[in-house]
Amino acid sequence: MRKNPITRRELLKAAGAAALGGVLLTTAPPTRRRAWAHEGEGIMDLEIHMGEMYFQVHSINGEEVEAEKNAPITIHAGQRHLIRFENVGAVEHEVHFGRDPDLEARLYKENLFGEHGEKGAPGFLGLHLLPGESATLHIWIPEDRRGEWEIACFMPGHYEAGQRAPLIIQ
Ligand SMILES: [Cu+2]
Repeated sequence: MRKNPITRRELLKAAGAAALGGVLLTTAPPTRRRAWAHEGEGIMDLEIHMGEMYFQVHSINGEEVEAEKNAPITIHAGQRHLIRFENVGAVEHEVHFGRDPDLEARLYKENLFGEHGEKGAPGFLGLHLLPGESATLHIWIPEDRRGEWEIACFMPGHYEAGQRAPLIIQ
């Protein structure tokens, strides 16, 4: 018995045929497209991959993009966002939102979701994802948060190894 009854070439052929048949119309698999549920509400739908040692925007509003690792990520004040983080790496990673890192406490001194520059929002510090895990945040950024922020991983050594990206709030 053949171990792989369907070769890669055959799979590609099948995908091509499906595309010609009008089956593959979206640029992302249906499970990754969330915007449909909120169409017309002006929600920005972002997918961000994380790995060793980076964050990388994978898609914006369902359209795949080719972004550099740890390149600045722009979101908008006064608008709702669905931001899906997926750990595509081999080890655990975190996502924190803020500025002015405290590398001893492994937190931002100013949390994007905190008030008046507090270290922590009321209870929310960040996401912690095992390899292969993902989580989607549904957030709204207050108008007074415009400016330059950052997302980073505070797992031991990760921030130091460069796992951080500017977060620009317009
Ligand atoms: Cu990390």
